[in-house]
This record gives sequence, C-alpha cells and structure tokens, in this order.
Amino acid sequence: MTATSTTTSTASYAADAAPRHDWTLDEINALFALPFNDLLFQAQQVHRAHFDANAVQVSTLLSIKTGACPEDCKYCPQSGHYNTQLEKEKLLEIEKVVAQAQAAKEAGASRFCMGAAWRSPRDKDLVVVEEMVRQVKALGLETCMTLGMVDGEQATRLAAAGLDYYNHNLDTSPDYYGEIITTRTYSDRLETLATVRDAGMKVCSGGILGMGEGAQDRSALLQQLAKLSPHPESVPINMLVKVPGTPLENVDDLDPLEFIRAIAVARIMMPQSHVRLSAGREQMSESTQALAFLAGANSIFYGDKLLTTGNPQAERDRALFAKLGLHPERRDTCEDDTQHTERLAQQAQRNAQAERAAALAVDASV
Ligand code: SAM
Ligand code: DTB
Ligand code: SF4
Repeated sequence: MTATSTTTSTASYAADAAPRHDWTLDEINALFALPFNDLLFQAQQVHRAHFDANAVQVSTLLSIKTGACPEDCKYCPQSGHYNTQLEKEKLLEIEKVVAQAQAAKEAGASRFCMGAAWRSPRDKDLVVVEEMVRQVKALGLETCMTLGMVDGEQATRLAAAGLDYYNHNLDTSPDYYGEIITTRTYSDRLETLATVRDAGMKVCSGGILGMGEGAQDRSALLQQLAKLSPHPESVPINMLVKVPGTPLENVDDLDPLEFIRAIAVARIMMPQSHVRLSAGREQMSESTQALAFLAGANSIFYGDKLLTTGNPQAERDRALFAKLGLHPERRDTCEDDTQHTERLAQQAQRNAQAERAAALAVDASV
C-alpha cells in the first residue's frame, strides 16, 4: 500500500475556532462517523490549542448524604425506589467533611466535590452545606457541590458562601430521558443549570453513556450541553456503573471505542471546557483510559470511591499518570476570595444588563 491518508471528510473544524452553541445533529453525527484516527487527531489538535495536553485536573468526590433519594433515576444506587443494599447516611457532620477534604488535598486533589442524594436541598440543610463550602474553601481547595435542583435564592447563597462549581447533569438526550427518570423533567434540569449560571457559579454538567441509549441520543446529549452558553466549564462523561438492584443492572455494555468517540466529539464541540473521564474508570482498561486522554479528556475523579461505588485506587492512578507522562493540573488556576467576589459582581452586572435589554425589547414591541 502506498497511499497516504489525510482527513477526507468535511467534518473538520479549525482547532482554535471560537466555541459554538449551534451544532446541528448532522454535524455532530458526521464527527462521530469520522474514521477513528481522523476523529482523535482532530480532537487532539483542538485539545492542544486550548490546554496543556499532559495536564489532568484532579477532583475528589465525597457523598455527604447517602441514599433514600425520592427520585427514580434508573441508573442510581441511591434512589429510594430500588433495593441496592446501600447503607443510607444522613447529612455528614461538617468536621468529617472537612477532614476528608484535607486528606484529598494532601493526596493531590485540587477540587473537592460534595454530593447529596436529594431532589433539592431543604433550607435547614442549606445552612449546613454553606458552612461546609466555607471551611473546605478555606483549605485552599476549589469547591463543587451536587445537591439536586436549586432555586435562585439557594444558588445565590451557595455562590456567596464560595461555591465555585455546581454539578447538575443532563444525563442523556431529551428523547431518551423519559426512559431513565420520571420524577423530574429535562426542563427542570435546564432551569437549575440556568439558575446556577445566573448566580455566578461555574457549571459542571455532563451525562452517562451506556444506559441502552442509541447513537442519536449520545449526539443529542452533546448538542444540548453545547447549547448552554457559555459552555459548562466542566463536562463529566460517565460510563454507567451497573449497580445490582437498579433497573439498568443488566443493560448491554457500550463498546469502549464508542465511549472514546463521544469524548473526542465533546472535546471538539466544547473546546475550552474540561472534559472529565468520570464514573466507570474502575471497570476500564488502562488502554481505554489512555485513549480517553488522547481524545481530549483532561479531568478525573481521584480517590478510591466515587459517591457509593468504587474508583481506581489512588496508587493505581499515580502509576497510570507516570506511565503516560501525565501530571495533575496546577492549582494556580484556583480563584482567591477577591477573584471570586469579582466574578460574582460581574455576573450580577451581566444579569442586570440582560434584564434591561429584555425590558427594552418588550417596550419596543408594544
Ligand atoms: N442528586 C443529585 C443529582 O442527581 O443531581 C446529585 C447526586 S447524583 C448521584 C450525581 C450524578 O451522578 C448523576 O447526575 C449521574 O449522572 C451520576 N451517576 C449516578 N449514578 C451513576 C451510575 N451508576 N453510573 C454513572 N453515573 C452515575
Ligand atoms: C458526575 O458526573 N459523576 C459523579 C459526580 N458527577 C457527582 C458521580 C458518579 C456516581 C457514580 C455512582 C456512585 O458512586 O454512586
Ligand atoms: Fe437521587 Fe441524584 Fe441518584 Fe437521581 S441521581 S436518584 S436525584 S441521588
């Protein structure tokens, strides 16, 4: 064979193009359909135009309230609708959370993510989690929480306490969503994401692959995430962890190469976002994880546990980083208090401007 191979498809985008929010399903499907090498080459070019290609952001997760959740998410071991033999736990004491955060920092994490199995937080819980945010942030860690749906007042309070990121996943496509969750809607999820953004927090939003969805659903999920403007700063792509007792425990495996394609397409569509190789790493080979990094993933959960299920042992991850020549992303991108306050003030200004523009548009139309 003598032919030289170049990218022949039209699905080719400039590596340093500005972020777009108008991706069509045809464009996304065309990216998925590229020859694997062409797709990964393009994703790697985009990645290198925006990031240090060998740096990986490292977050550690802690479940601060476990199980007995009123929602019926079919993938979730914490839903009260299914019997998963999970040990339920009330909201943890602040000191326990801070001690775990300190340990995560010492182990090398730059962000501490706290998750609660709630539909939405009650006001008496919010007071406690605000204090957790303050104390974890005081350790010099970035803070992230995922507490379910929040309203404007709750989001503003969390932002004021110093919460940097709010995680709220779209999980799947609008069409497939109803097969997975019936107790809240896609619009509910989008509304919380808008509320979080308006409060000035950074957005962490992604989904789960391998829930029996089709290729079109994976494209539509990425389309919905990229519609968010600005794009979520963090995009977790989870591979379903099949937990016995959940309705999805026996769903067919997703081909790992399809998972890698989705990471590469996410990287191309949301060039400035951190794409997190999220749940499911314990069940993944090192080669699949290496391909995920090559496809543009640049964030992981680090530590032996996710929320309730296992994650690779920290030692194994350190060895993998050494084998691949990866290093944890430096912490100097963390905001200090002054930057945090400035960012909240700037967002409040943008909100006020948007409100004035909307009021003018209404005036002009009457
Ligand atoms: N209750 C809050 C919520 O749903 O937003 C926060 C906690 S919830 C466990 C956070 C996310 O974990 C979910 O949105 C889902 O994407 C992910 N998740 C839960 N169970 C999972 C599983 N078995 N495999 C992969 N990801 C999972
Ligand atoms: C996300 O997208 N994945 C994390 C985090 N955000 C909160 C949670 C994964 C949970 C996996 C199942 C468990 O351990 O309970
Ligand atoms: Fe509850 Fe969140 Fe699990 Fe759904 S994903 S059951 S909302 S903890």
